[in-house]
Order: sequence, then C-alpha cells, then structure tokens
Amino acid sequence: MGKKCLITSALLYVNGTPHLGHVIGCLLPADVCARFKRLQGDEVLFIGGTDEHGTASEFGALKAGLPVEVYCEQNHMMHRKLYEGLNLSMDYCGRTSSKQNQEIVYRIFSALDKNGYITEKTIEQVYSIDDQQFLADRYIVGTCPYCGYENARGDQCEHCTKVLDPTELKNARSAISGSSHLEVRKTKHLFLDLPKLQSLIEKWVKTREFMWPDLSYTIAQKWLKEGLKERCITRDLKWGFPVNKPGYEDKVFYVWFDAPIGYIGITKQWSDEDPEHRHWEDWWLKPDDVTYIEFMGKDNVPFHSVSFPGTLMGTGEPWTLVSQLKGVSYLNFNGGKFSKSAGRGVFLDDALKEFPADYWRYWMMANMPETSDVNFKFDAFAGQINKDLNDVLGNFVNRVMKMTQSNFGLVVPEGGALTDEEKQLYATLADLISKYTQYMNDLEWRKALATLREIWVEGNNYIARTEPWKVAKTDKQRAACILRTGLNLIRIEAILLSPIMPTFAKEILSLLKLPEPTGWVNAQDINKEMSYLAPNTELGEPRLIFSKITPEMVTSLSEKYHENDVKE
Ligand code: B3M
Ligand code: ZN
Repeated sequence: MGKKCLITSALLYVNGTPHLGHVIGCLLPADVCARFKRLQGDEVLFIGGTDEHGTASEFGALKAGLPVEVYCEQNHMMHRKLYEGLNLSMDYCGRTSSKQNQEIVYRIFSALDKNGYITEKTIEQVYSIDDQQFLADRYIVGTCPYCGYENARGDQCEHCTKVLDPTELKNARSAISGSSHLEVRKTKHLFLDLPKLQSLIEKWVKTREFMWPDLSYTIAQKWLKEGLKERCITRDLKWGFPVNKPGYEDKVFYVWFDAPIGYIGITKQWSDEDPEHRHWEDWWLKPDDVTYIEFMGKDNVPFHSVSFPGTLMGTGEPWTLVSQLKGVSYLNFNGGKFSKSAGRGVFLDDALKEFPADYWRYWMMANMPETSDVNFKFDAFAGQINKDLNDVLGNFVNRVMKMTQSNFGLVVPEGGALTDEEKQLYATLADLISKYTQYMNDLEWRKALATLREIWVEGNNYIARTEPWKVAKTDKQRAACILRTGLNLIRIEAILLSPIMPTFAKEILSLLKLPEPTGWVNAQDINKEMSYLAPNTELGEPRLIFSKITPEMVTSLSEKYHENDVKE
C-alpha cells in the first residue's frame, strides 16, 4: 500500500435535500480526489456523512411531525441513497449524532477544559415561554425594521439582507410555535477561548501557506488578522450531546462544535464495524503517516482552517491536521442561491432522474467555481455535454472502433512500425498527462479538466492528420499502426477520465474488453502505456457511448425548473 490519504467532504445538514450546489462544493471533488488517489496507489479513506444536531433538525422534525431521532435517521438514509446515485465512493457515510462521535466530543472537550481553553460566561438570550426553550436568533421571526418585511429572521432579513439583532424585530415571535410570548433571560454558557489559541493557530496556518489554495489561505488569514473571538460552544437545546461538565447537564454542545469532530467520530463508526482490521487512531492520531485533504464550500472554510484545528491543537494530543484544504465559491441558479422553499435550483433527486450521474459529474468538475460563483444554465450544460463528450471524446472512440472493425475485424490490428507522427503524439501525450496528473494532485480542477480535453483533441487531430480511412485502401500496415495507436489512446483516455466519470469510463474500457482500471497512467513510460493493447487482442462490438441533449430537452428542462423566472 502507498501513502495513507484521508479525505473528508463537508457533512451536509441532514434537514433538506442535497442540491447541485452541495455536490459541487464538497461531495463530488472529494470523490474525484479519492478515486484519483486510489488509482495512484495511495491507501485512501474517504469519510462523509450527515450533520444532524441543532435547531435546524429540531425544527425540521417538528414540521414533519416526527421525533427528531426518527427524522434524522430517515433523512440520513435519503442522503445516503442520493450519494449512491451520484456514485460516490465513500468508505463510510456516518452521522454526527453517533455514539462514537459523542465519545470523541467528550474526550476533546475534557482535554480543552483541562488545558484551560474553556471559559464560562453569562449571556442574555430570547426565551419562548410557550415553547419552553431558548430560541436561536434565526428561530425568532418578526417585521424587519429596515424594509418592513414581515417574516424577517432574527439574524438577518432575507428580503433586504440587513444583518439583525433579534431584539430589533417588531412583533417578534417564535418561528417554532408562532407564539409572541417571549422574554430575554440570562443563561450561562461555555466558550472556546480562541484568543488564547490564536498564536498557536497562526503559527500552524503559516505552515500551510503553500499547501492550501489561495482562496482558503486568504480566508484563514482574514479571520486571524481580525483577531479571534471567544466562541460559544453550548446551546440551550434538547437535540445534541449533553455537555459533560457539572452544572451544564441541561445544555448541549453547539452543532458547529461537534460537526467537524464528526469526521473523527465517523471514522470511529467505520472502525468499530471491523475493529480487527480498522483502527481509527491510525488515521487520526499518527499525523506523520497521513495526508489529510478536506473539501467544502467557502463559507465553511473559517471553521475548518481556524476553529477546528484550534480545537484539536488545544487538546495537546497529536491529532491529524488538514494538509490540503479546498474551499470553493457557489453554484447559483437563476442568479441566486439554491432554495427548496423558493423552488429554485435543481436538487440531487431530480438531477439524477434527468441525466446519468456522470453527465453532472463532468459538467460540475469542468465548471468548478474556483475563483468566483458560477451560474447553472441548462443550455450551457447541454452545450458542453454535446461538444466535449459527444463531438470530441465520443467521436474519437467511435471512429477508431468502427474503422478498426471494418478494416481488421474486432481485434487490435497487427503490423506497421511507429513513425515520427506517433513519436510526436507520444511526446505530446506524455507532457499533457503529467500536467493533468499535477493539476489533479493540486486540486486545480478547471485546469485539470481543460488539460483532459486537450488530450481528447490531440486524439482527434491525430486521426484527422493520419487519415486511416484513406490509408487503409493503399497501405494496410500503416493503417494498422494508426488504429492500434488510436485504440491504445482510448484506453488511456478512459483511465484518465475514470475519477470524474467512473461509469462511462468503465463503458469505454468494456469496448476494449478491459476491466475497470486499477492504476493510473504513467506519463514517464508512455511507450509502454501506448503499447498496452497488443496486436490481435480481441475487442468488443463498437457502440455509441454518449448521447446528445437536444434543444427541445433544454427548453423543456429550463421551463420545468423555472430557470429564467423573473424574481420579485
Ligand atoms: N453542516 C454546513 C453545510 O452543510 C455544515 C458543514 C459542517 S462540516 C463539518 O454547508
Ligand atoms: Zn428587511
């Protein structure tokens, strides 16, 4: 086995259906990375799951009329099914509410407390007498003092976007029961002393300067420059882990405290299923053995680059800290955020009904919002699928297969020596493959995909230049060499594509009667790679792999998903 590589995708809130924005931000790039690293021979552990605690789940359960445990369990299963539909190769999909996570949360909290990084403070908070509970800011609704919107939330008015304090709202009421029987009460809470951890965190972040992409590093620096503030890590709620400290038994840990620790808790869930072979400590407490890569949307970067590492460092134990941290901007729909309540966007359940998972996977990886937000449009989606996958890649595969079949039957043609034409192609391929591999390693997705397309274009150009359909009439040997070269290139293209489009890559390989790939392509050894398929090896029957998305489909999808509806 190669190096140990731990990969985590942000844990999505269990309430609500995942949408394309979630997929692009964390689930998909984490999966592509995991598949790529496995092919490179690394020992990969890909961990994901659902983030379950907090008011959002309590509220969701209430609306669904279910006990919160049942609600979370059902939604967790729903997420799991969709992840399978998207073909995610997670080694374990767990839950932040698991008993294993509770164990790790207690262990980490106790160490922080013992080391003097936990402080106590009394704060004022809105209490709903009818709901018999304190309300988080966003669960207090009322009229916005700035724009008059009647359903403004206590933390922010969705209508005019002003950030609010719940005490500013007029006609304030509980979003849970609608009751306006509210009062401000004093309550004692625990805080993580981030100011005390600041210099430790700063020193560590500095070591990541050349490992994290700019976007992540800049966000971390911005937070550190502003100066870290103490962060409240407990809540007056019922749904969460009860705080393991005398005097706080009726409170639970804040969802953002136990969520990132969930990566460890979920690894322990995985490990507990087969304790003889799996040891979660090998991944989390032997940092020198492990490279740890995290994926998330940019709003989650501060928690992962600053507070979570700070939490782990404060314990004084040698926890594995993130090596590469990939945060990306947003995917928007019709110019705004995806929102189920506003009926805006394409949610994963629908997406998987409209097109094969791999079409989505390809488009999203090729259009990753790495530098700025990206807007989803069905016509652009269709345009790219039709051009890149059908006209370029699919066309190459199909032409080479068909010409081989008609001139030589269903076998790899024999004969013909390599010419300068092939030698030049090999050199170009070696260069592009090593670039592509480097971009994949650096998590530079757009550049990686652009390079992959260059490889496809090279293939087409080679066939256009060498004209095997003409040559076959006069020089069978030469045609054999060209088509054998083409067939070997199909194999390479399929392997390079497989982290991104695993199902279609497998289909393409099946045309060559080859199994799923088990290793990456070695650019240094291009001669060997390009002669993998020996003369006379049997081939499968040619068939079209990709299909086009018609303009009529685009129009109907655009209408169905209200892509261009005018917003109020
Ligand atoms: N649940 C936010 C989100 O779903 C949050 C991520 C937690 S990662 C540990 O976008
Ligand atoms: Zn407002």
